[in-house]
Amino acid sequence: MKVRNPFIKSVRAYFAVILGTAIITTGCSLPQASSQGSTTTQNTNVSTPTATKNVKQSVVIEGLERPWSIAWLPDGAMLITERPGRLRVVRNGVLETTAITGVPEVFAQNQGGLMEVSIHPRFAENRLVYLTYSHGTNNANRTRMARGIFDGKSLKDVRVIFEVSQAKSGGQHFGSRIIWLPDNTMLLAIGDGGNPPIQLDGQLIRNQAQNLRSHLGKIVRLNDDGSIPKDNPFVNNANADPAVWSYGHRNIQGLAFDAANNRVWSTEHGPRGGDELNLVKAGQNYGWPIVTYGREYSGEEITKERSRPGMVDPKIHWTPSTAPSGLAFYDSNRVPSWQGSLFSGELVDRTVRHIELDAQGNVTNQRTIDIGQRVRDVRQGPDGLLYVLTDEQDGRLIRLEEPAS
Ligand SMILES: [Ca+2]
Repeated sequence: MKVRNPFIKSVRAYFAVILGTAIITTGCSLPQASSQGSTTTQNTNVSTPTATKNVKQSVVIEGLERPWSIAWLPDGAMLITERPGRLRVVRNGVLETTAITGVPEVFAQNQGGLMEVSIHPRFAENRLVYLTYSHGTNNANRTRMARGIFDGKSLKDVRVIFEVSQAKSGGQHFGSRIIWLPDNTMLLAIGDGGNPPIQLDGQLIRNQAQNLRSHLGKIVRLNDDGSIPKDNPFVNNANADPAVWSYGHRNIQGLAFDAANNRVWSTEHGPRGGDELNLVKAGQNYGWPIVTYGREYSGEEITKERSRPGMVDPKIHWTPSTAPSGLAFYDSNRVPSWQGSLFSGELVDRTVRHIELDAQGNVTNQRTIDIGQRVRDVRQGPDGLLYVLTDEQDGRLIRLEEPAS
């Protein structure tokens, strides 16, 4: 149980108004606030989030081991990944006991394992299911994407269609979210490879986020067969990998598409502080590790710079860290008060954060829905309700319903 301290929150809010955000976000002068889960923002008019109590929560499924991602099939069945390496199916509200066969072998250690599941936009015709996972050993591993044809019980003709350019060591920062764009290309987020002291080519591996030749710390854009779209932003740059779509990311764990406004949203983990919500555009640099509101886990400064010309500032940052996970953009008519908002899972805060936006995509308000377990994924279901996966040994699928009027 977390004990919320209203005094700390009010002090932080006061300084946020008086002094601006940089003071607060570098403010380890308030170390006791690190467990408070409060928020500092780019937009100083956005206050500390309020807790929403009137959202009905129903447990749909229990007994999922470290579930990571959900995808719905056109017939209403749900596919759910479990990080140790199983793909499960839920039909008519029942979790089938036998896992889907044909899933590639995964490197399931620390943050790694079987992660995203996503279906092709034309699944009804081609039955293609996409999976991301970590592959390899503790000394040499990388994020891969495979796709296979789903026959209802197994994946057939499974092929690896993408893997990260360089192998890394350890079990951190695989990224792995997928979204589909209207042209049937996909975006795939890849983490920076891990924290110090992990190195690559004689320097900290996190510096790869600024190396356009590397997939680490990037969003890549791919065709549905893993080939490179001809209109990717760096295809004509001899010093860049043509798959790169955006860069300077630490570890994106939430990716969502707002179809009405053609906007890509992402959430990424900072280290100690500096978790970010970004409005992501092709070819842009999101700054890591040159600019950040986060610090080393030791408390040391990573950089004094929070912002730099040519690098895109986050729409909001969360310091102390909330550990954002799956991200949904809500565009159903079912719950009018949720329309046009983002919903972000939070591993550390054990909440779903309802993030309200204005027409320009600026954050205007934040509320939290307390889930009480680590939240790994949040999705809008075909019924227009929100579905949440909890990152527990006995993880749950929880449905969130319309606030009582
Ligand atoms: Ca950034």
